Amino acid sequence: MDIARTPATPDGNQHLADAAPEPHDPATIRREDYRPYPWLVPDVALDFDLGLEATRITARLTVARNAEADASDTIRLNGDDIEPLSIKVDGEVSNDWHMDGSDLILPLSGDAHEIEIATAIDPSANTKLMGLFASNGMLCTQCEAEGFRRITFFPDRPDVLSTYRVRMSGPKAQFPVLLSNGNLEAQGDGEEGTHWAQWHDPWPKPSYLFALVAGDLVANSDSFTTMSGREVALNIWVREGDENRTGHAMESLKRSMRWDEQTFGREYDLNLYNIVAVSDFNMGAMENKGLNVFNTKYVLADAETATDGDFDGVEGVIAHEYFHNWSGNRITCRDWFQLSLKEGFTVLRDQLFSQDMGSEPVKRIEDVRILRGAQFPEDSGPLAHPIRPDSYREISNFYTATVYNKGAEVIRMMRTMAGGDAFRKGTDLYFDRHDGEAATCEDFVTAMEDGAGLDLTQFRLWYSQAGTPKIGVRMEHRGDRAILHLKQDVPPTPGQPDKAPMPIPLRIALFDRESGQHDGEQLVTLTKAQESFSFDSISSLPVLSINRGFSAPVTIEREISQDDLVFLAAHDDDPFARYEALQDLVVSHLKAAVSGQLEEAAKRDGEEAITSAFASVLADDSLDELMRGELLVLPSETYLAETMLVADPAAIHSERQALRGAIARALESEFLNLHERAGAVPFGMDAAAKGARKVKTQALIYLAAGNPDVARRRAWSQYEQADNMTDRQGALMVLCGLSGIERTNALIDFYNRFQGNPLVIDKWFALQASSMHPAALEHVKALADHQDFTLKNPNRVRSLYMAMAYSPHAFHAADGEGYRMIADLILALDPINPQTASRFVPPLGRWRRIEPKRSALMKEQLERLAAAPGLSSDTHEQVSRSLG
Ligand code: 0A1
Ligand code: ZN
Repeated sequence: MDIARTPATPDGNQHLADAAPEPHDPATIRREDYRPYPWLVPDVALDFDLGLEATRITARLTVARNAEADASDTIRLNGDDIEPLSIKVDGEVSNDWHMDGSDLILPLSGDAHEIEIATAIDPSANTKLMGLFASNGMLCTQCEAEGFRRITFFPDRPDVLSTYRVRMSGPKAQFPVLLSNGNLEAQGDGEEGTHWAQWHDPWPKPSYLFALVAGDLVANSDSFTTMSGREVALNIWVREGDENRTGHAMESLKRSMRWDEQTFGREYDLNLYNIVAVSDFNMGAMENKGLNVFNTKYVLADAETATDGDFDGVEGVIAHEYFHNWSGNRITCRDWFQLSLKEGFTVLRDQLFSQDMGSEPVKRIEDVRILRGAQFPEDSGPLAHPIRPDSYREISNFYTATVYNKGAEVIRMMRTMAGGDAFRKGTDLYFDRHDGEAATCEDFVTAMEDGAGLDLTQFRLWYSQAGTPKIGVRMEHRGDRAILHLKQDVPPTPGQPDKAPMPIPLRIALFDRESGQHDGEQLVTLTKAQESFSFDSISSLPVLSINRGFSAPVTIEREISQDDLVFLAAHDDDPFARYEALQDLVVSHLKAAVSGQLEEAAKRDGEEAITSAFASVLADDSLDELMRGELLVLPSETYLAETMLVADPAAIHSERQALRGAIARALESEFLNLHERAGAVPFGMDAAAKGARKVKTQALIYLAAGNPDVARRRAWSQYEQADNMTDRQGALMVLCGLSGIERTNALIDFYNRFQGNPLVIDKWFALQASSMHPAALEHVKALADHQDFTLKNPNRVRSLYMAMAYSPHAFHAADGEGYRMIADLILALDPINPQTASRFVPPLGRWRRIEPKRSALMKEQLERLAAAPGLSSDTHEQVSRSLG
């Protein structure tokens, strides 16, 4: 593996790096310790003299005492890896300052002052990609959560709101485009081939929303007229040659702007909206005011190079960042403990948007799959935390599926309880009441109570308690009544041994066995540890459909027969519940099979019941293909492991594959027909054509498990004939899991065809790393030596190693090789990019839930990491929590 090391600290900063103790184990920061900042910083003027290797920054801050905070005779300005080159207070050079760790402390005696500080940085050496960094010859910033302090000294906390004026200058040929937040006020040419631009953002904002971009970029430009008739110029800035792949992003942006007006009454508030795509980025995208910065992965898409899933990803992330303009920017967070205030709400908003743009049930199923695959394991492991955490060491470790996705589910529950119209009243009140403020989750809940008319007293527990509630369900019939017995158990999580019962809103329907009908859906809300609900005029024991639409983020443990699950899989009119019945059927069968307690005959029975349910799905004319494709997806190995107290990944893998094989052999001609029928649908971006592509690859996946020879031939011809990336990638994925010359040929062809397109080469790495091939780990090792592999690009690192770490079959290799490789990666990546490195720790953190032999091997790697000298505080925090 090409272990690229962190470049040496630039000389100018060496002194600081030596003098300041590295924040290896910074003090834990607690929510209860929040205090308002003693100073207001109403205005900030930044002057950038830009260079890839040396950028000089002069910051001028106006500061005034904050009457709502305790008075202080000093001001603490955060810094990280910078030193002050000069400091002036009220125009006079000051030498009366000192450093406290990496923070700058200045004495201030009056009520209002102007502070001027000069700093210098080397963006090309910034491999952490936080603060100002160089990517592909351009300069770009990432300030959330604490990157601004790597540019200049500042109260780098979200409750300090300032208006920013930014002037930047630099060589015109190298950086023809100069962008920052807000509006362009002035620009001009300078001396010796330089030019400059001055930007002003009229909206007060916290430092994490500051952005600057300088580079050689071209724009796809368009415009949008807001509901009040204001024209907004829209630009998507990319490297030359990429502009023809920005059409989908632009359409998604305009749809998002219209949807937010119509659905939440939110109008855009500047005359300009800029989006810039960068190829080196730690996350998906960033909502900086008026200047979003995006990972290229969520901007560039055309049918040849992006799958339908990629298109959906672009639409969802464009919407997410746009929606942040209100839920995040106009109303921001008081402190980082409130992160879910902006993230949970914005995820819900982007989910609802995508539901409206495409298929509502399919989107819901996808979102629940993400929650179960990523958040449930978090909630049941050593890294469990409430959606509003109580403490952290590195906030970057809390950009989690819990804060984002569970946070969205929590607000979705409020919406379910209130109903759409009342929910809108609640959000209107929230936006109105807190516009321009740095707010708290509590503010949101109170606005919901006042606006939507809900009593959320007990509901607040969803913000403070971690862990996925388990709901025990039993249905009884007495006389002409049906009685639903519910109980809840919220499992203990780190630091929270005992939990109080939470309100669990469950949408239910009682199906009559004879007619296959129900009398209407109802909402029951379980608020106690145990509670029974009675339903009159029910002549026989009904079949219960529960948690319809996944109305609460819980696990349901219901006493239900296989027959009733088959019934629901065939009859449930709630598409999510129908999907769920099929999943439950498979999950309960596989759990029994994995436990080894299933007799051969019972196993055959189970397989037959599942096969006949799948046969109905394949034959059901009332289903659209997108939904059919969803219903055909087997529960993931990760989710299956999650349903077991202690999991044996090898047994789960082999039983799941065996079941898939059994279904495929029994329904081979149906899958072949499906593949043919779907293959005849011409390419298009409409739902029918997308659905056809989805089931086409699903059919191949089953065929590969039942009849690999047929699958190999079909996959190869799908690959060869593909006129779009969805078909091509689907076929290549299936081929990657099968040995044979077709695999080799397709991989060579794919690489040659897309060489020079990094996003597609990422797919090439990921497909091999996550494949079902028995030698997948060997392939990963070889790929780590490939000329196109680098630790410096987060997308590339993730394409190889995230794909492997989340492919149980490779990661859980019996000899522990997968664990060792991930630990090796963490050690190599940590000095380069600690934020990305620390994201590889959670898979190892699952050790307590894995069978003893593998568990010991996983723990061994965590201990090896814990003992490694010089680990970043990001990675250190995750490792110690994982072992704790
Ligand atoms: N607020 C962004 C996510 C984000 C967070 C941290 C980052 O730093 C590397 C970047 C982006 C969002 O929710 O889209
Ligand atoms: Zn977000």
